[in-house]
Amino acid sequence: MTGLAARLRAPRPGRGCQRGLWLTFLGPYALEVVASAASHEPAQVGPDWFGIDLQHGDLEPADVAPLLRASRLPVLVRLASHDPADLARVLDAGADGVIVPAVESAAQARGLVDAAYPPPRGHRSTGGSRAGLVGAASLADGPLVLPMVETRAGLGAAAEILDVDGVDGVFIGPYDLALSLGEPSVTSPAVVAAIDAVLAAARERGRLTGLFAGNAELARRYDDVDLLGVDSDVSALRVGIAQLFRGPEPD
Ligand code: 3PY
Ligand code: MG
Repeated sequence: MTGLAARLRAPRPGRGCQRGLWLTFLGPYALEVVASAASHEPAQVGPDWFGIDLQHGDLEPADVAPLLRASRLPVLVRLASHDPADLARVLDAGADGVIVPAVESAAQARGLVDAAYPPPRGHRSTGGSRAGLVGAASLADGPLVLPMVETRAGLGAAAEILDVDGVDGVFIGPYDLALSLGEPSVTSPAVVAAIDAVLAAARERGRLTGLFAGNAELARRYDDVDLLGVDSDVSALRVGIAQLFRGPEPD
């Protein structure tokens, strides 16, 4: 852990939006390249955090620790499931927090908090781990627990999920949300209205707001959330390839 959780839990003014890059295939060396690219930009343009995606893409749980070793930025891990053992493993590896897909009830959210915290708050076991070795913030400081709202059922339960003690905020998945609502696009009015309603519920409760954008329009519209997943490593590569090989502009 890098202190991201403590920073985000501190009083809001002046903190601004933390903009992240979603990792679906990059390896440790690539994270060093990203850091180096950012440091060569006069304005230090680059991500504020990485989101390792274990649900989709090409990364495996065994990739998490090497990526954490190489990263100079905070790292959140999006899990593939609600499995408490998997959740504890990525926190033991030293991640700053977890983003958990398709949470649809307060009971499920309570299960995540239970898995993330040791007794007396939860049932997370303690043992030799990288987090302990590298002096990551103590278990008592607590990792970020961010349930995803990305289904119709999750939308209906957003308020009760956000009310769960130990839930830091919400991370919205617009693509699954659009699918679940039967909408053709993440920018459909019904999807945008649903996103706005969930963000408002989080803000009313003083909880963190997060969202994966994955396209320029959503990234622009929601540049005021606490944690914005701007886009993925795949998109970054596509954009770079297109720019490098586009060829000269016609006269
Ligand atoms: C979604 O939009 O469904 C996501 O899970 C974003 O990664
Ligand atoms: Mg999703």
